[in-house]
Amino acid sequence: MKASDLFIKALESEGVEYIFGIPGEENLDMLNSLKDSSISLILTRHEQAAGFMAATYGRLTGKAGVCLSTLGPGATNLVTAAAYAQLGAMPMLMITGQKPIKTSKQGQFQIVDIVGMMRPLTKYTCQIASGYNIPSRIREAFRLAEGERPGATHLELPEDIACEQTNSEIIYQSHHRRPLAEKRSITHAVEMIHAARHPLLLIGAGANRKQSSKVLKEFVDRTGIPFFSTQMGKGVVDERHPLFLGNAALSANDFLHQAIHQTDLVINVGHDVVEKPPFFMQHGGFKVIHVNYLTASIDPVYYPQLGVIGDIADSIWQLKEKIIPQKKWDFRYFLKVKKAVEEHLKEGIDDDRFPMYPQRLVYEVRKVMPDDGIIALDNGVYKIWFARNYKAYQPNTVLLDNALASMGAGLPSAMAAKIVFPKRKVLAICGDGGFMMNSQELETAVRLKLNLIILVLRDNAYGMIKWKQANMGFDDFGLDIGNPDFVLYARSYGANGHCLKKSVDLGPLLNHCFDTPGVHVVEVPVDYSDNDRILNKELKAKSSSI
Ligand SMILES: Cc1ncc(C[n+]2csc(CCOP(=O)(O)OP(=O)(O)O)c2C)c(N)n1
Ligand SMILES: [Mg+2]
Repeated sequence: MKASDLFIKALESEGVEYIFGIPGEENLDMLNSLKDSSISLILTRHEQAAGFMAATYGRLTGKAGVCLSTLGPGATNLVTAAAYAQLGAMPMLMITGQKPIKTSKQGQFQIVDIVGMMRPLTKYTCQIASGYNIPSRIREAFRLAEGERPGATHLELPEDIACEQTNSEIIYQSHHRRPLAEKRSITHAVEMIHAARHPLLLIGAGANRKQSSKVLKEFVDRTGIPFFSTQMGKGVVDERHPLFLGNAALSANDFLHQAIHQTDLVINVGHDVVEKPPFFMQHGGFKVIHVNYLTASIDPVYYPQLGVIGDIADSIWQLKEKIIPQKKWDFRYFLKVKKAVEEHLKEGIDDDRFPMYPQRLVYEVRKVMPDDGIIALDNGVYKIWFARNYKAYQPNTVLLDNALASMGAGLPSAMAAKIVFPKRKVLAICGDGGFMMNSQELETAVRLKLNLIILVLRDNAYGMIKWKQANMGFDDFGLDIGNPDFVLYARSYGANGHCLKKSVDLGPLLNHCFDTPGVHVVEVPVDYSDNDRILNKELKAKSSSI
């Protein structure tokens, strides 16, 4: 068999449905083999966007998303997406081409050491030097990408290997179950939880990766232990739950951190140090039980005293069966914090000012999104408002990147979500900065006939950095940008363009867009003038008075 045919057959046997990317001449054998396969090629306008889409496919399905590029410049364009998948624990396989490795008459033209470049960004990176190795290399790339902790892998398929003949055979996935936590670690955790006075449950990204939502809700209902979430742990348990204390969108000085200061034990389910810290551990402070698939990476802000290591859902099930709610547990202060959080979340939701107030924006978006609707955020200051104020009702309905926190992923991640869940409503939320980093993918979205809305929050600035600049006491300098006319820009791609004129119109406009097939770009002018006052100053003052 031709090696590139075997390569595609091996991908099919891994259950690959899509390859996102841009081929170059070094991938043409593979492209030809792909033509007759069950795998759809999703051609993008930039390799970075293909990588973000593949990673998000992996995040949502647990199966490695696959992206493709040529050698040199195509492969270097995948670098940010590799880091995004690797830090964000999203299973992804990158396939890149290369010049012939046996004989070549091109000198060093376009040749970069891609395998070496990918090494710090992946769990596995390898050049395929013989058709014979294709099945094992592909199986290994998937095994590593998908196994805990998931991440990025990379295979380089050189042109002369792709077209050679091989009699190698596919290696199929082996059946295995995830290891379960050992009984004594459960007993130890139960003892610590029983001995605590103010235990608190934290739900992080790992709990969003596999099905642990039902058992975690049972855990909360049965034990009565209040919980909070990290940005990437949003929605595992419905955030309308009466014991939900809030989201750790900020690392300190929010209402939630008052509860964290009072706790003596955090039961941390699925959070790891790659996310921006939801709290900082201190010597002599509260203890932490790390419930995760793997032992904790240690950091000056994180050094848990106990690990309950194994499948998260099973560990939670075992714990909930053994924990007996204790009379001495005292959650009164936590519930006071909850009350203050809820009051604060109501502030600004009816503010009519225009350009639009972020709190009102979040409120209006929540109102139009169904329970299973997905919002996909780019990176900017609005991410804090959405993480903090937008309650997620179901797992993975708020897609944001709190690991690499790269700009530019909002639109591609929303497109991938729509491809995985064509029947669900999907809304991308981007700043005017982040949107323009991958806005060329509007063409891809239009070509794929995706029904998708993209909110572009226009403050004519890199607002997040302005907010930090103000917080650090610096003068306002160097962060203002100009913008295209977003309505005309959208229309030039064959998308629909809208510009919001009044805050009160946002809800009806979004409903109109959801009811009208196609890609919709909605420009929303935003008023960030209170961000510094509210997020940097008032929250600190108000929360410390609880
Ligand atoms: C690729 C990338 N470049 C730079 C940054 C640093 N950064 C974080 S947020 C931000 C500004 C975002 O601006 P915009 O998208 O307009 O959102 P806003 O905060 O204005 O709402 C910058 C420059 C980043 N996170 N990622
Ligand atoms: Mg901006």
